[in-house]
Amino acid sequence: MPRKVLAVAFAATFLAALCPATLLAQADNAAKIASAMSAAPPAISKDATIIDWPDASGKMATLRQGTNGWTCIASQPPSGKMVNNSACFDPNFWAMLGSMFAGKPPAVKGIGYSYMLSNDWWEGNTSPTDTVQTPTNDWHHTGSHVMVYYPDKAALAGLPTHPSMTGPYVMWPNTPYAHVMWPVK
Ligand SMILES: [Cu+2]
Repeated sequence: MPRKVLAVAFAATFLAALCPATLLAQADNAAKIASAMSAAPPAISKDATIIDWPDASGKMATLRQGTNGWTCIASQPPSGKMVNNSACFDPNFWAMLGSMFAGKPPAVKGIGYSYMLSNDWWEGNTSPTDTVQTPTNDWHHTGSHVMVYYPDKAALAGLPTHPSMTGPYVMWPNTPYAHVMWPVK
């Protein structure tokens, strides 16, 4: 084997033995950050805090601390009905989701906003616990959209409560987590 090839082979083996975990984690984090940032316009996501998916204990690690109050999360790995669910949330929307994950009613006072511009997912529309299609849960494809959460449910009056791709509609209408889904393309 020529010396140069040997040297390259040696270096590759050495590197693989030395750094795989760290390098893979760094590449993984970079990919997660890019995925998370793709959910919102760059002007927002560039200064957002980036968080990881919940670990086994439910804790969400911070991958990058932000400065503008927005929180973005990478898409989870694709699975059947979900291709991309990356999202960015302002503090009010994020607080509303925190209540939802905790199974509590939201205690949010202000209007909350969210971007899911890279979204590609199939979801039910009747409640957050809809993860499979049923005859009555308005199973539908959600693409690129923005979301608005109004603490005052009167703000939702008159909007469709079934999925609409031609304008805003209300997702999870009869739950405390009802919010406007607004397809953008
Ligand atoms: Cu959404």
